[in-house]
Amino acid sequence: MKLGKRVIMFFGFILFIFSNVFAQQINPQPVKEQFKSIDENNDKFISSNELQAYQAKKFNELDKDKNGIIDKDELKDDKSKIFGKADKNNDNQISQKEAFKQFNDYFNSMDANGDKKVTEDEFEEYWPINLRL
Ligand SMILES: [Ca+2]
Ligand SMILES: [Ca+2]
Ligand SMILES: [Ca+2]
Repeated sequence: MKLGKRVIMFFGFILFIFSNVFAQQINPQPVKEQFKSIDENNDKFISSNELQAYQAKKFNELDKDKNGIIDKDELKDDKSKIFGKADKNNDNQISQKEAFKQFNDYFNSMDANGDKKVTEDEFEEYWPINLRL
């Protein structure tokens, strides 16, 4: 009986370690931190403008040669794959227009009740599942 308990505890421990590692892989940056970094004026809502400002910042980071386009090589550095879905015309490049449109879609999808504000709850529900930041 004692051994049985130990085995269960052992496996419980292993499971605990694995679930932690797994959680970190899916979500390296806590969602709350992410929310705060996007909510620039700290009013606990993400506005469409704030999300686009975030998009522009990320776009600039990825666009190494500053030609206003994220090409296939630059896109590899997008670990979060946040721009991955933006390439609607499938030319392996993300234009600023495509990026803008994609984040507009993100915003509308997150804004569940359509009040043009994204709360932390709405954000938490959508962002980690769909965007693995
Ligand atoms: Ca805000
Ligand atoms: Ca570029
Ligand atoms: Ca494209």
